[in-house]
Amino acid sequence: MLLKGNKARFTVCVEGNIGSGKSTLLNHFSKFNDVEAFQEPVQKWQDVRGNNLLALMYEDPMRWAHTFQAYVQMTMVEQHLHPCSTPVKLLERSLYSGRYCFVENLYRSGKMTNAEYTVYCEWFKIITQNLDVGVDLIVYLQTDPEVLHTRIKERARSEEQAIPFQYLSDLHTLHEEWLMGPSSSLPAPVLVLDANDTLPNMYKKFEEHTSEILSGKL
Ligand code: TTP
Repeated sequence: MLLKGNKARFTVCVEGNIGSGKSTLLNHFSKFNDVEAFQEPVQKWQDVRGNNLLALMYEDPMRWAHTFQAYVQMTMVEQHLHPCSTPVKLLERSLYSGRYCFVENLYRSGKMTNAEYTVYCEWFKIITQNLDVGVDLIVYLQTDPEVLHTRIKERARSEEQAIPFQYLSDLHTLHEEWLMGPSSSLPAPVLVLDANDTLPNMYKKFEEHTSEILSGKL
């Protein structure tokens, strides 16, 4: 099943901080005939043979962050390599935000040791240098951390209820550094959408940018 490579002509990944609306964008475009959408496998992270790694990571990051991120990385490789039968492959997140946003944040905040960070990064390097995990476009749902904090409280995913504002703010800074700065670590061009808006307005933006999102063309 795996490692057969990606037959899609155009691979898009949707990025943005926690609660920025990535699933909403995926749900919208998954209705198109020429698009296959791959939702992020959060449920897998919540049940690894009965272990909720997402909850463990939030409860005790010093102990579990590396294990969790290693598993996230594995499931992301599965998404990247999963065969796609349509011309457009739409991915929720990618290997790259795990590395450049979440793991970078955990390391900088002292929740991953230097040894753990190094092992993770070595795996990341081997994967990106040897497997077909390229992307053609990144859609960045840029959202203020204040807005995200409110949305996360409202959606009430149990593991996330204790996320402090500072954590969202730090992750925001890393998304901005990675996607908006002069980054050598960007795997593809970036289309930025302001995602602070209401749901109806977000749907309008998706309509307006359909051609760019599905082909990279203006
Ligand atoms: P997100 O990948 O941001 O997904 P989401 O459900 O918030 O997306 P949206 O609301 O935009 O549709 O995060 C899912 C959870 O997993 C969240 O609690 C953050 C966590 N996570 C990590 O801790 N490390 C990671 O590398 C990734 C990808 C997610």
